Amino acid sequence: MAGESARSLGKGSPAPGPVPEGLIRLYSMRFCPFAERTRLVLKAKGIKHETVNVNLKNKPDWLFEKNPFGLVPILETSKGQLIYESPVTCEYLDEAYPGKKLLPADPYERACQRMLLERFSKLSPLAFKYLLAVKSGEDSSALKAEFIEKIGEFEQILAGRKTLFFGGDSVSMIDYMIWPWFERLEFFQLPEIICVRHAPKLRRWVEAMKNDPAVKATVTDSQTLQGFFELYVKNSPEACDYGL
Ligand SMILES: N[C@@H](CCC(=O)N[C@@H](CS)C(=O)NCC(=O)O)C(=O)O
Repeated sequence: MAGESARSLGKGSPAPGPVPEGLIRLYSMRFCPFAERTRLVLKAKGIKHETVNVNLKNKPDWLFEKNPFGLVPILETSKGQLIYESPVTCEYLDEAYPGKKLLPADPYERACQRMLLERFSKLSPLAFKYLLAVKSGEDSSALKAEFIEKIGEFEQILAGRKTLFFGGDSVSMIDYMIWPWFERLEFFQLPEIICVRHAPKLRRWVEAMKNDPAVKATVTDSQTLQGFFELYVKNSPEACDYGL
């Protein structure tokens, strides 16, 4: 049942039993960028965990007992505590577990990371809208222009900070929070927006992120994402298990 590459649990599946002592459980979906945030933090901090994949196109009833929104990611502790919403899961892991701290100790720096995340949250749905417009043959040029403009703000932020990463010279929480959408730029059919000419700092950041061990351990190639997405937009119950 548990495992990053296990088939997902769908409607009618029994709810997983209690989480064994010494482990934390992640309810995930292999292609979900939000769950990828949590997976990145689990890897970066080397936290012992198990993964239960959930079929989001054929949701088990018990999913809503774990998260009233019926979304992944969700964390469950061995005490039966439940934590959902990706930024909340990531901050929980950072606070509850020892090892490298991903959020800065300084309250202002922490606030800056959260503000940046809010800004990014307005940008990320645009990529999906753009992809859907491209796929359905609609005019997508306005969406693309809007995306490029918004991406420019992130280039400026990085240029202003004069650091390789968004939180300084080493990877921190904000980098992991926004990375899954950059990993998907090719899949979103927007790879050129981080070209050296338009966004040299972002490009350098992307290259640095690709070398991060947690990123390397969680990456999914564009072709696989493509295969998943084609099934997902058709509401296929097989989408979440694509490639297994
Ligand atoms: N705000 C949530 C969003 C999570 C989310 O949208 N997850 C998607 C998968 S990528 C999901 O569970 N979708 C199921 C649905 O929309 O019914 C978070 O940050 O955790």
